[in-house]
Amino acid sequence: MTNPMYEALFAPLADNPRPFLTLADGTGVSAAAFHDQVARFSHALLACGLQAGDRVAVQASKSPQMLALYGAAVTTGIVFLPLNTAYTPDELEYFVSDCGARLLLVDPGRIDALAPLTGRLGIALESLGPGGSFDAMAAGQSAGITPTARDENDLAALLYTSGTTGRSKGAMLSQRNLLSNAETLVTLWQFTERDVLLHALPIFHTHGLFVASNVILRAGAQMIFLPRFDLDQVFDVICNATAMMGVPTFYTRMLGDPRLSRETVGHIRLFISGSAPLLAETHVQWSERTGHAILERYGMTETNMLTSNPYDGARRPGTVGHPLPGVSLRIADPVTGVELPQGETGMIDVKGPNVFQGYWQMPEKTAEEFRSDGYFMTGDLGMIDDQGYVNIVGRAKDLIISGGYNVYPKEVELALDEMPGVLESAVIGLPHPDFGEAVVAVLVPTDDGPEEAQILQVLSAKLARYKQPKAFIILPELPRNTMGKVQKAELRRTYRDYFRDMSARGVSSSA
Ligand code: MLC
Ligand code: AMP
Repeated sequence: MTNPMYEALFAPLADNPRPFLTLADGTGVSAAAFHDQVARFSHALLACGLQAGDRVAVQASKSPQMLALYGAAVTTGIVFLPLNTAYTPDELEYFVSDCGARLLLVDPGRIDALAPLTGRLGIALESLGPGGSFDAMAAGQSAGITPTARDENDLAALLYTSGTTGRSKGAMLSQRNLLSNAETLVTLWQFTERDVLLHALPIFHTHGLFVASNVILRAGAQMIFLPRFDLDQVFDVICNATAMMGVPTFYTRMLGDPRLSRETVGHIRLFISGSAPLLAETHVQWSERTGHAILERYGMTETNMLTSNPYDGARRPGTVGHPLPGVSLRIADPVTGVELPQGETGMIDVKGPNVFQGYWQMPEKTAEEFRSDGYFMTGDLGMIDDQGYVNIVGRAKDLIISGGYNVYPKEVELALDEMPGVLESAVIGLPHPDFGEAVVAVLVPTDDGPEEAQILQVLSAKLARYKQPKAFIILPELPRNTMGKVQKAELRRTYRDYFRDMSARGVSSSA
């Protein structure tokens, strides 16, 4: 028995002097040097007492070290749990305790702040990155490694997704889930060792970690590895890239910049967008300005990628293309699961080697989201058009996607409702020029209810910044239907132009 993910993604880097990563300051990391780091980190993880199947959680800045830690987890069979750097200590506590992490790795500057939490939970705490204690521990280790044997159904990663009830669920992803998807995407998008991907996404989510990094590793290609999406950096280095993957905000921000032209991106082979809907208008503007048709694809944490517009063939604006080879996708009646005739709108149900193993220690939740015939209900509403392209037309789940990050309104409403002076709240997503959708809280306060600034102050201790409302709307009462249910659709309709009107008035809506 071998370790399929290690063999396919990391083993080919060993002793290979070719370039692998180019960092923002222009320095490079060769494939061989990266593999050495993976091996040293693997020994360090084992030296910390972790074994295959244990969980290592990491909340750290994007860096080659963070990517090498992922490689080390794969190599040793330790389950990798990356966490959004925006999570507050409160949020972090839930994740690390729920998954029973043995070790938490953070940036060196955060050790003192988090030591009480890990001490209380009995979890080891080390720091990762330049000057980090974990790096120091790894420095003395061997650069040779025998990977831990793994079955393709063994878990490789645990990624938490928020839940409609407010409680986040850990999606269990096996080696097969991740590897099968990477292999499909490499072939479909024609990635080869000649590619250089401009990587400006975070690596704590599916898009930046599994779609981008796994595809590049599998193709034997290279990445320009930027710490975050920064327009100046992007335009500085794009001349050296052959492909870019991004959320729609990347594309709208680039369109707003005079540096974007046919010349600046003429040599790029492929632009890919996903994680949130790319407006057809953005697709069209991009084509007009650059001559490139963005390839839009669709996926989710639980399933990796599900559909893609074609590499060769029409990439149709406003659609997410065809199901990937090996993925069965049907449009079903949301309640019965019966497949609907072509052209009708229903729940997008999927099945395939990419679909996750279930939610960590939540068998009931897992059962609720699978049909009896094994299809997973995505919670997205879709329609397949007469040319076989999947169109996402809405969501059955109460979810906001802001700049590619998911925000579950329930989680924000719970935090608001427990505040003195807030009688009730409804959190909705409204169209936003930069983030696609933005979180807005509709509040019913008491007469002496809290000011906006006070609310934000309380929320910032509990919720990551991107989950905090970008605007507050105060109402005497929330609209309800005859059953007493808050009519969010009506609120979304009423305030649909809120941010457009705001920018027309010259008011900033970025925070
Ligand atoms: C940052 N902020 C956000 C935000 N990102 N608010 C709402 N939504 C977001 N996505 C906050 C900041 O904290 C800041 O608050 C203020 O908004 C403005 O920040 P900014 O400097 O303009 O933001 P920036 O750092 O440039 O980040 C924007 C972004 C980033 C779009 C580049 O959010 C990003 O990289 N998103 C990608 C998310 C992603 O990878 N999703 C994939 C999930 S996987 P303040 O208070 O400081 O002013 C998945 C499956 C699939 O969905 O199909 O791929
Ligand atoms: P996440 O849980 O962060 O993985 O988010 C997954 C969700 O993002 C999906 O269920 C969709 O609602 C949404 N999504 C991903 N890609 C697209 C896309 N191209 N168009 C529309 N929605 C998308």
